[in-house]
Amino acid sequence: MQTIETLNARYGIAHHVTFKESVGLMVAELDNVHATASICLQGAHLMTWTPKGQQPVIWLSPAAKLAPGKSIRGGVPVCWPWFGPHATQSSFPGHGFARTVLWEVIGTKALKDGATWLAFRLIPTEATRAQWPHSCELVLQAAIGATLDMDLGTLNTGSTPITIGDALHTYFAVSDIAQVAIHGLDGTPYIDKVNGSAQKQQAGPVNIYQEVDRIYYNTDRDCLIDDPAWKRRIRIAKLGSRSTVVWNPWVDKADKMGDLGDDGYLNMLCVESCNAADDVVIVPPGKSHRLSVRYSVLA
Ligand code: TA6
Repeated sequence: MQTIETLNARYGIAHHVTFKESVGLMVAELDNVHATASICLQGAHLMTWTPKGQQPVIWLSPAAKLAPGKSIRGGVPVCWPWFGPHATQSSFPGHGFARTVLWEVIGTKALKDGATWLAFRLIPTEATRAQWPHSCELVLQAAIGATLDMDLGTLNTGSTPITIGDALHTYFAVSDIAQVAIHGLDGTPYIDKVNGSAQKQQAGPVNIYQEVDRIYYNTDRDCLIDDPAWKRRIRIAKLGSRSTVVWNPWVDKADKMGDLGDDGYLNMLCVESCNAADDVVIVPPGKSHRLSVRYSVLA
């Protein structure tokens, strides 16, 4: 098992990548010419990404509870091998188990452009095999710099096809949820989970002034979060994803969740690049499925 000492010896990069322990969890802390970031080995969970001289792009709840086996509120949770509730087993964890189990570091590298590449692999356990008895390998790669590239790769190492639901369930930091707009979903059909999973179609940009929980499906388009108060737009350019989820819990649900912080919902917005609902992916034996996203900030 990797330890802080062995991680720093083998994967640390002087002045750029350091591994630290935080409330029983191991965290990679990154500081390069372009940005700072942190990734928890539990869930290969990117918790923060802040390009130098900018507001944080990724939001981490001020009330996030870091504890072994508990999902972290904010950052980029990896949802896998299913999205949302398990299709048949209500006792299985929502959004799968990948985000609450330990992953191992399999690589770090200082890139020529000053960004930093890190790679993690999920470590299967008896508990995960009990919920997911299939042979496969899950690797997350991240290139962190002035942009953030994330790539979630599923390799089917078994002899039968596997069906995967997955997501990069990304929480973005916004100046004020009431002032932002999400572009790129105009005309796209969606499941409105706040209104009995009614089937609807998006008209124009998405504005948030109440609880929103929508699975836009059959869409591979980029999205853009326009945040006028912070004079920036965040581009979400995805590959290998047919669904986009837009979620903000608003005040009542946020209060019930208890880990969004006081009025935290006002400064966060989830735009998730997924394969959810009917967009799940069948991966044949020996083949791979990759969900890749580039997050960039435009002035
Ligand atoms: O992606 C939106 C969603 O499915 C919401 O329904 C809400 O449950 C959110 O994910 C957070 O889920 P979590 O399991 O992290 O509390």
